[in-house]
Amino acid sequence: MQARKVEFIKSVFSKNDYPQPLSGEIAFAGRSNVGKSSLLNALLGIQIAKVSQVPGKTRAINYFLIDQKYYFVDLPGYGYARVSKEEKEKWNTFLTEYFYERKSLQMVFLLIDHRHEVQTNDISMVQWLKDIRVPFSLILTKSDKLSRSQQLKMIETIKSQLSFYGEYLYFPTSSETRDGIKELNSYISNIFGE
Ligand SMILES: Nc1nc2c(ncn2[C@@H]2O[C@H](COP(=O)(O)OP(=O)(O)OP(=O)(O)O)[C@@H](O)[C@H]2O)c(=O)[nH]1
Ligand SMILES: [Mg+2]
Repeated sequence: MQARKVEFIKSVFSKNDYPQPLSGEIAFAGRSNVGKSSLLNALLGIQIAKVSQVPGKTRAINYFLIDQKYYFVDLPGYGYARVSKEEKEKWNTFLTEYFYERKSLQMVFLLIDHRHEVQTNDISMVQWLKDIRVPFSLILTKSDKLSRSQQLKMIETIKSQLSFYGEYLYFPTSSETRDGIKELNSYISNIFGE
């Protein structure tokens, strides 16, 4: 996908507030700080989603409009330790509602840090997306922090950890060096039927 025009549409804080569905919608999910906003920016070639050193920054569902046809949706990160249990539950409910109710959602990109083994809450997410039949693909982030041989080793580890849940596509990426960004953009074009 080669985005021509990108606009921030809105931050959604409640399920009654989603923008009108368009012809395509992809959401970026994953642990807090995994690199969702950075990846979205790298794919679009513009610094539009807020990136921060402080985890737990993206607290709303943020909608970005591409070429007046498609949405990229930056979701709040999960698994951030330093928030109250109550707050966590609020976010979980909010995310759950989005996945259940947003019929125009075509694909979830589930981001996992390429450097680490899959965490329990990532596995819960995989299990859950599978159960409710939302299509998803796995995006490995921050690949630049690994050597080529470490990358290959970790992708195998991650794949084998998740193989129990089914076969999925894996895209190693780096928002820093742009490795894998072109490949992911081609995949997005396919999803959007371009
Ligand atoms: N080296 C490297 N750093 C990255 C990459 N992607 C993101 N980062 C860094 O990781 C940190 C978190 O990135 P964000 O894009 O804000 O992560 P997020 O998943 O949107 O975080 P929340 O909104 O808090 O859930 C920032 O300091 C980024 O600069 C990458 O590909 N390589
Ligand atoms: Mg973010």
